[in-house]
Amino acid sequence: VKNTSTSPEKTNIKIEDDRTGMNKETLKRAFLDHLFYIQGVDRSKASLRDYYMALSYTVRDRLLHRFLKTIETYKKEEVKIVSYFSAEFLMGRHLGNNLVNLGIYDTMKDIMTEMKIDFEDIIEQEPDPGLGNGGLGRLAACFLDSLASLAMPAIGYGIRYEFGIFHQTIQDGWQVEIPDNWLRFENPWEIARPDDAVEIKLGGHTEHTHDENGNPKTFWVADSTILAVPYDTPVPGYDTNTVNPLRLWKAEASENFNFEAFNAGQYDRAVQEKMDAETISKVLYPNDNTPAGRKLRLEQQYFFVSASLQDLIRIHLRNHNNLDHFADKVAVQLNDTHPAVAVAELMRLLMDKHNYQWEKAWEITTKALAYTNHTLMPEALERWPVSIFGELLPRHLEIIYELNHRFLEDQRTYFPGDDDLITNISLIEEREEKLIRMANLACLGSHAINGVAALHTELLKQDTLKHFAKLWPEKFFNKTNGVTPRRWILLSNPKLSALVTEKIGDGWLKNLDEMRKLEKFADDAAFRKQWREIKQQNKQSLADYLLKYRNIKIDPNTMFDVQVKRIHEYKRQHLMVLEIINLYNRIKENPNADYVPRTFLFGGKAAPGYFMAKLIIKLINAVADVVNNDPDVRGRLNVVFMPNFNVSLGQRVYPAADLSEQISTAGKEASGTGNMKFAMNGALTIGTLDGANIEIREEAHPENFFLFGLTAHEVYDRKAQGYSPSEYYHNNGSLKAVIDRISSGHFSHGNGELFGPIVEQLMNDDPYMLMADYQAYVDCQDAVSEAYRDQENWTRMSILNSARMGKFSSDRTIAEYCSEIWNVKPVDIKIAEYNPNGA
Ligand code: GPQ
Repeated sequence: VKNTSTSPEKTNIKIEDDRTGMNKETLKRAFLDHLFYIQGVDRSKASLRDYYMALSYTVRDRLLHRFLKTIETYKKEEVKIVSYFSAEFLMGRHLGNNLVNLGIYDTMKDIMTEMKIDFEDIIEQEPDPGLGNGGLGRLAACFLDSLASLAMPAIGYGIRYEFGIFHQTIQDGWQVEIPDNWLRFENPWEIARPDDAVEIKLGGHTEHTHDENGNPKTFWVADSTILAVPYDTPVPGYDTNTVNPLRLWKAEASENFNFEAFNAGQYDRAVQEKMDAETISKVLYPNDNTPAGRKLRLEQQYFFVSASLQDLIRIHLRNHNNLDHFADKVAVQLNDTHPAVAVAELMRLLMDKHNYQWEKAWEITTKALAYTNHTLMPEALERWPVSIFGELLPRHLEIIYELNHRFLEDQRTYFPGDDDLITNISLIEEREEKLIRMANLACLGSHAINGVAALHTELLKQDTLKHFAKLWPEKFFNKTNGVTPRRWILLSNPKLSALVTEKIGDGWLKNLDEMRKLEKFADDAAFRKQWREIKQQNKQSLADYLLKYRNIKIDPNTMFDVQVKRIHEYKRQHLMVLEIINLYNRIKENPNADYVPRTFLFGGKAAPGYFMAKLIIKLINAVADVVNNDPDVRGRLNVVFMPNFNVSLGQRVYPAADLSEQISTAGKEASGTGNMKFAMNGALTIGTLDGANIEIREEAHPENFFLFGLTAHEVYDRKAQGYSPSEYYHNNGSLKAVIDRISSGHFSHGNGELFGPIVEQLMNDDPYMLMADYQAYVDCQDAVSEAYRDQENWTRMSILNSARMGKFSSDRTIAEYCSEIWNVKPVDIKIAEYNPNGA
């Protein structure tokens, strides 16, 4: 792993070198020093965890002076800062990534090797910080990496969940969830900042009076107050001095918490209330693409939004007398609607705390905020019952009603008589139980609204948000997602990275478009051989890992056909299962034919309350059980469900894949980002025209992409015409045989009922159109097998895929947000000699 950034290696050793020095001797000394003085052990007693901690503190020291200097520079130069508000940050392990970004990965690895310590084992000690569900949370993490790598001033704001996404185990084929107690041991990557704690109010009622000038004034008389305590994780850029903060809030009981109860002798009640306060940041809701709809979730959202806005206001007021120019100094990005209550909270803070009048407060609010939408599925849009909302946030409910009143009045004058428009843009959905529409609130309160892939943005404009697009076409932007090549190529695939750098230099790490220089090697047989050997080694590594840590055996001499992502009906893991059963049927019918051996690998978590997703996991494991143990099949078809797919497993899986499955129903996947990670690492894609697949295919060129299935418009038309899935069953013998296999109980010890809900759904309404896409998918998979037989051409296509993924670097995505939405510019961070008396 190479990084060109060089820090001055000092020749004359000084005391401070142990905290900042980058040369091998210094790093080694620092490591041993931490082992002894922080962990309190010497080498004869040190455990792997002691080594991990000592190594992490050695790295952290080297982040800290950059971190402090970065923050000081932002303050001194009064630069405009991006603040990325997200309920999820799926950071993945810090140690390896921080070593890479600091440019000392290889040096550190050498030191460990010299000391006979297994570097991999140490990396494995770090719990994967799983403060997110899937794509949305991981996107936020890639964005932080790109922001720092582009030297952009930025802060990530979120929640320091005590329990992240659950640990998935499989028992008897079913998913079983285990709590993720990731903070059980000390976390060396965070720094508590109790001095910056802020108070958060909840509940109660409002009172209306007038101020000394006779202007109306509202007071929120809350019935409880809790404390938000920030923990900062330094986020270093690659080959820059920028280290930006990720600031996550922990809920605590406020200091004078229920002093009266203590005094009244009700110690137990006081302690109980303290514990209640802390539940707010206790656990991440494990829902992806579906709202949780629980009161505690709204508390979490308000908690981190209020804390973050108060923090930004405090920072602004250090340099300014008022908030008139707040929006010139901060751009707040709302990662989906989870932080959308920011619209009302910023209005409240400006009016009730800082004495702004409505119009000026609204101007500042809309200028500061921008909103990213991440889903097209209407049921996934957040809506809060007015009763729950008002009970928790009475003042915000008032503000929302007032906003809505003014907004609808305005629009009625522009579009008189257009009741359909008014009904659709209203912030309130009028039902027996009134609902607050958070997407509408976010649209109204933002100056920019964006989708995350070209098709997604088009469909938002034509469908999900069409009424807003009609009002304000100029507010809509597309920002196709991207992923960071540092974690997803350099760190995950060191062998491929070394080969690429050997051929084209290391400029690709900061400008992924340079990968195009690899195109010319696609026709070079010697290069293709090297490329193929690396893929083979990566497959072997994954096989070794699965055997060592999961007791799963796979054969690296088969094609690795992989689908890893959250389990969701729209993502259609079960379409892949139908294909597996089809191949199984073929082999059973004709055991002596020549098949291309494949290993089908699945990974992904199901929301614990999502029955169908959990049944799909059971189906995968049930089919695996039968197929893997059938002597007719063995060696040609292998099915594996890898438990607990997370960022670190992803880092092993993407580089090892031959085929990437991106098979969602067209029009349902907003973008996808796993699709990009696979293609960058040389997997070929089988996919539908959905999300960013479309752009990946465009870049890779159609002949290097396995396309199948209905388009988004065809899906829409079919449904409009009256879709009848059972017709496909009756008209397609192979599909019928596949479905019959399932319902006969062949994969469930004769129990025909077990998978009944899946079969019935496919036969009766099939909302995700598996039946309509089945034959196209089977045919396309046959084409994949044929293509795989020609390894030279397959390798050619693989190289061209990697070479042409430059567009999908999150550096490109972030550069677009910076110039078109945030208006922020890079800031050079100059590090002078380390000075313990002040940065
Ligand atoms: N996404 Cl709404 C999530 O991961 N969780 C969510 O709750 C919502 C969206 C994903 C989306 O499904 C993917 O298509 C995107 O690539 C990803 O967000 C990032 O934009």
